[in-house]
Amino acid sequence: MAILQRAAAVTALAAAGLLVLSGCAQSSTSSETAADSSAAPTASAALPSPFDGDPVTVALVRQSGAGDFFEAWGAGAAAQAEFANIDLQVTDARNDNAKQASDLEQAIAAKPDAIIVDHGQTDTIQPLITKAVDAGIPVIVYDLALTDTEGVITTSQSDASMAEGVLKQLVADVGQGAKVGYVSATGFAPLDRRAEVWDKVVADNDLDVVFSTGKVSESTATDNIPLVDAALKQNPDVKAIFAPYDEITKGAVQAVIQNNLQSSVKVYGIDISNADLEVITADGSPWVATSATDPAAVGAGVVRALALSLAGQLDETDVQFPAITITQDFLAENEVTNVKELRDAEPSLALDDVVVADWLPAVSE
Ligand code: SR1
Repeated sequence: MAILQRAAAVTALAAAGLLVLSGCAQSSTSSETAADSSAAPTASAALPSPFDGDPVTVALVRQSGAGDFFEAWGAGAAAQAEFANIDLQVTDARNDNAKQASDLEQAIAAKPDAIIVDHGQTDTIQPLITKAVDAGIPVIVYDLALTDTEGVITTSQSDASMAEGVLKQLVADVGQGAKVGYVSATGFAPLDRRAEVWDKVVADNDLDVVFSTGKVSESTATDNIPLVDAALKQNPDVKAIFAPYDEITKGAVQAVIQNNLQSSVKVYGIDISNADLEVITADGSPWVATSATDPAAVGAGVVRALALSLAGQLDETDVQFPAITITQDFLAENEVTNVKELRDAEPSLALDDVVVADWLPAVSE
């Protein structure tokens, strides 16, 4: 729908003699992800160079994990790419670091017009980023910690403010000095950034951290259940758990419920999806607050940042996508049960004023 709308707008301008149409992908049919006509944007200007000719080839080298976040992010990136006449060539290593390195090697060898790297481990990916930059290929990364950002555009959600928002709620709910648990993993850029905020909030509020556990895997939600279950059996008097990645949050929630502790233990997460909203809004759910972006809007935003940069229109080298903190009460008051309704209740989630141009409005799924 988004693609058709751009075509219609551009055609109207061309008919008025205002611009010359080029043979671009935006004249193709709608992508399967562009299902919501209410979210369809219109461009008020023609695509600039290098998007006004043959499709611009971009390799998207992903290291995605389990869960809806990554799926929605990819759908948003694909929809925005199609809108901008980008031929997005996607690989996904799915927790296999060696495969992601090999995918990136192959992408560099193919000499695309640009490369996007989504997640990954610093030690395996940094040398290849340097190789791509040295080869003159524009590179943009999302949620990847680099030791050398020279020539690279970095992007992320505003992880620090996400953690601050939901932890402010935690402290307001359970008070200073409360017994709390932490469920996360190290070595993942967004989780490490959220951990820094957690450490500060714990220190500033004398929180008593009675357990720290957690892992990221191909089955993150399932694999965290026994870890949190064991921690809760040792510490049934804990008052709150911070689990800052929705797959981990869901595992923590399940462990709380199977220990019948949902009336005394509150869970605070990060991220949102239809599946997460089902869990949060279930009767008596312990998941009481989460900080989140719309992952589809973020995937689209990363593609826009790259496109603006290739067009010479991006001023910054680091782009952070703002998030909001969502409480169970807010969802109930606004009768929100899915992401579409959440977008309607919180239009800022569309990120339609972040890295946009007259020729490049935000496209959402
Ligand atoms: C393993 S890292 C998981 C996080 O990355 C994404 O950016 C999501 O916010 C998720 O929490």
